Amino acid sequence: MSKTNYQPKPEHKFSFGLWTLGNRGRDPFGDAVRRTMPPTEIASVLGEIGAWGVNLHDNDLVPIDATPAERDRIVREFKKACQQGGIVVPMATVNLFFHPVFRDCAFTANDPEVRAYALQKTLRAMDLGAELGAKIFVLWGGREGVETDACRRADEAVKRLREAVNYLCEYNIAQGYKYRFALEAKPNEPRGDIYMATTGHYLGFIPTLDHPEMVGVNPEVAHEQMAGLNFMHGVAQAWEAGKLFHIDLNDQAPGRYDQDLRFGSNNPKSAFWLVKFLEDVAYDGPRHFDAHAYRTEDYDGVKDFARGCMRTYLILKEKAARWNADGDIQTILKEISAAVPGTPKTGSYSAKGSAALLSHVFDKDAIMQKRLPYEKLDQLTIDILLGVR
Ligand code: GLT
Ligand code: MN
Ligand code: MN
Repeated sequence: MSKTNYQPKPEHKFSFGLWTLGNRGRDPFGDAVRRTMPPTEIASVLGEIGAWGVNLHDNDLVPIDATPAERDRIVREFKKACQQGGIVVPMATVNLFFHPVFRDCAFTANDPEVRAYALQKTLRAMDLGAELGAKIFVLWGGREGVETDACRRADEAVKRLREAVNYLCEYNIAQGYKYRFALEAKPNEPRGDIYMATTGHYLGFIPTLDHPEMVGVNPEVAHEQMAGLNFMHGVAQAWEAGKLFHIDLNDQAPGRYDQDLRFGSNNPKSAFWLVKFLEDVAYDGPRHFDAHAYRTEDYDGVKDFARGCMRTYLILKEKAARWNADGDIQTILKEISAAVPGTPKTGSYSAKGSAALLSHVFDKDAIMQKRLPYEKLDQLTIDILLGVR
């Protein structure tokens, strides 16, 4: 790829949520700075800037109290706009956080009527997504948490969440939708503490479900970084477990409020390791940007923001290929994991193997002679990232 050609193409699978381009710049202290951009217009802007897909919550498209006739008209018009823009809908989700009825959670609420309403709303959102062709259904439990643990036992919340996800899986089977559910973690905001705080929490929860094969994760850069974690490590663990069903790309400065910054804009080095990982393992799912433009921007600035997310991804992808092809880097990588002849084999247990291991004499001083030039390796990485190599 030449430096002048960071053009997004459909095969890159870049997608944006309606809520990302449509973000009006509200924050807890200030009102909207941008007009409402209708979903049909967002679909056409995405086509114009070379994106591949658009994702949506039920109410990003259909207002919460729309009549069935209004709903059908809106969906028809949106489908047409997507077709005209050459945009697909790979993922759908449900908004279980905005309406005040969810002030004390949705699936984990204490009030059984709220839990039932949350399920009904989700079934309808699944119907909507299926009608638009979505094959991934994200569940972000933004309200599933507490300010005070006096209100419910935390294990009760886990049980309620399990019950809800099991219900949704059965509905998925009954309707023949073939969705893969992707669970998205976040440590806090808007709740003081959210129950499923990290991707790792969800990876522990999924095997306890009735249909674990149908459920994976949707890790978000900012959410893991808010918890002070190494995002790529969580993604790698999800990938290795066969659970990386979707991914939310953005950026975040540690210790701040939930920023949802343009991908790679705050910490390009971590973004590099992430892109390198996704490309090295040939992840073939959507690259979804769950971010929004600065509050200072107008809608031309929103396009700059969206183009920037895709451009940075493609630049980092090119850098990753350069890193993999670098002779000095490859030599170091080979050296640091080279085996000394006679090292006991430990890949899997056998009685004979363990006897050999137990009787082996390790020369720790000799082992310590081996150089681990990680400073050099990291500087070579920095040289590539800063464009001098
Ligand atoms: C909301 C949140 C995101 C989630 C979206 C899906 S909505 O914008 O901040 O991280 O992915 O519900
Ligand atoms: Mn997200
Ligand atoms: Mn976020």
